[in-house]
Amino acid sequence: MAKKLKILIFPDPRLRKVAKKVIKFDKSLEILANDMLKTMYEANGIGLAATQVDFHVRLVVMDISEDRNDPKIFVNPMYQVLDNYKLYEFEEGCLSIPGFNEIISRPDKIELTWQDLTGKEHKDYPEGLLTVCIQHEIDHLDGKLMVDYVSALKRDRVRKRLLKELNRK
Ligand code: GNR
Ligand code: NI
Repeated sequence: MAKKLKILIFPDPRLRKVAKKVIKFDKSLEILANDMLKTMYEANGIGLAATQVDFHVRLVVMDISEDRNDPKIFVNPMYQVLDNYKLYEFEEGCLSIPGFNEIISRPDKIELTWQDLTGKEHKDYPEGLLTVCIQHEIDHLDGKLMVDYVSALKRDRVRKRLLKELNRK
């Protein structure tokens, strides 16, 4: 059975590690992906990067469907911004930064490539929420967080609040 994993909370320094490319498409990768899906569903998230559960490999899971029954797995996801992109503003949240929601601008047109659990390559041109979410998740794999896009004042405020909450537990 799939296991629920612990989600790292900002400002945990492990969220800053850069994830390594997946080169072995074995059973342990499939187990991690399934544990991450369970963790994401139980936390009511729409996406989760392996970095957030302290596995520093380039693996992302996602489900942006209304009825939460369309699990997607992206191994080694990469994107290129297309020439005709515009900046798209969207209010984002992050399971690693509870209680923090901010409008973030990201390119709205990308070419996305990834592999599946067997190593097979895929390419797509996503739209809307998927475009936003995959950029958010790939940021995690590179040690980057939503708070890096806001002012130092806001970042400091949320850091202090979450450290205080951590010390109360
Ligand atoms: O659950 C999540 N919701 C969300 C909303 C807008 C933009 C991105 C996201 S991803 C987030 C889960 C998470 O923290 N993934 O890393
Ligand atoms: Ni996140």
